[in-house]
Amino acid sequence: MNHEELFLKILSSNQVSSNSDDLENYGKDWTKHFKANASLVVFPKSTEEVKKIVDLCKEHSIEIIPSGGRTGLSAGATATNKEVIVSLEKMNKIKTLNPVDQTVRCEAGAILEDIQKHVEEKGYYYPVDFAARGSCQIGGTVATNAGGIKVIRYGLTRNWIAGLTVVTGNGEVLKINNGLVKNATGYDLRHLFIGSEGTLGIVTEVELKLTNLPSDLQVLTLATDQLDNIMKVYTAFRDKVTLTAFESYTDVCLKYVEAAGRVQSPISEKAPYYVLIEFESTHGQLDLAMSVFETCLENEWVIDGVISQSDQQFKDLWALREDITEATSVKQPYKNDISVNISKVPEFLNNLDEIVKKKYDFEVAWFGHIGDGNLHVNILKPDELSSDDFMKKCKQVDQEMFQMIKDLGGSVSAEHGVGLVKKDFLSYTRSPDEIAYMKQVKSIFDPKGILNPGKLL
Ligand code: 2HG
Ligand code: ZN
Repeated sequence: MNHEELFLKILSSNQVSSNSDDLENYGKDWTKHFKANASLVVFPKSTEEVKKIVDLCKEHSIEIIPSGGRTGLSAGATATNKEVIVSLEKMNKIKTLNPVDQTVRCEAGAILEDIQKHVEEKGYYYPVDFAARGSCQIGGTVATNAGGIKVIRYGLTRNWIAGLTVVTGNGEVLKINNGLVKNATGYDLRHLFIGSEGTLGIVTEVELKLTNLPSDLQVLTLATDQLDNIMKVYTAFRDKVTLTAFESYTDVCLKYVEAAGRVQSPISEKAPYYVLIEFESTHGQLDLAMSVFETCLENEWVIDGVISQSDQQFKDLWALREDITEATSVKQPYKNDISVNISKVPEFLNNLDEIVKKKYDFEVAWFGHIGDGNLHVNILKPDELSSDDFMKKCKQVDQEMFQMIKDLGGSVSAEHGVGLVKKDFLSYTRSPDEIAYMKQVKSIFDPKGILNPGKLL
């Protein structure tokens, strides 16, 4: 009996697809360097159906790729080896919002932006946010412990998970923590599943914590001509103003965003580096921010700046940062997503320059969440270089860059995850003992090794 016939015994025909477009489409995420090679896509509609799927896969040793919005950049949801893809997209209900507990319960396939809008209509706020908000699914954000643009103020996805329903690789359904704020009854299994990249269980339902809506957000974009000044600007603002975001990008990023034509920078002074600072402008914060801006100008840490004057300009200033991924995609970027301690960012960037620009002469678009030490290093492919040669050279860059990150005590993946892309480099961030424990944890929850095989470990 082939896979399709097997699954048709437990699911209806519109929940099982072997259509070649579906296999291609669901077989990969936004990571471009891997070919999709799936055997089937199945679309469960409930936790019970996910359990039935896992039981069946366990019985027949069929490998599973749990699949959300497929916006990942580490090939964490890519099917390369005839696996069955379990897409959560039909489980997209936003269920109960509990205003007293300040929580909302959602199925794993609910789109992040739909959840954000739903809770905002009721006066609440789910603060984990990033550019892929319109396509990514909440279950995927749990599996990757998604970070994004507001981490400096609100933390990672991990901070916002009040409860989880998970089907383990063993086929058990675990309902973990039930939305409790306090629960001192031993190991908190939530945190094992958050960030486990679908290797321990399939998240089917999530209870999210919510908070109050921020008031009158303002964006300030500043231009600076020296790397070291970015950290001075950061410290000056962080010490006086409650920041909701502190992002950075370079002139290279801006060049591609402006060339894409959707938005132009209002800053007339050209500079190698830009920072985007977001904060709530109420309770005297706007005045404080303006006085810090003055200090930055007086000290020549910044050479120019603009504050959003309207909703549209607020959106445009954000678009200059958030459009970078799409705008640079024309140069087939080789992506990295690293973190170091915030104080070590300049050292990292200076070393990076030595490696990537001086030694390999590549154009680099780096940008990201500099206020939490996470930078996205995108090496852009020179037109004259073949994709294969480019990849080979980038792999050499990886070795040198990751060694440098290891020496700085940083991480080879800050928020995009390990997946297939960073797997060979896990030991640059995790010790042999840690990796050995991680493998043991995997074998407890997924003894047959059917869940997202080959990813992470
Ligand atoms: C962002 O911060 C995303 O915009 C994507 O994490 C980063 O494209 C990238 O490298
Ligand atoms: Zn990011």
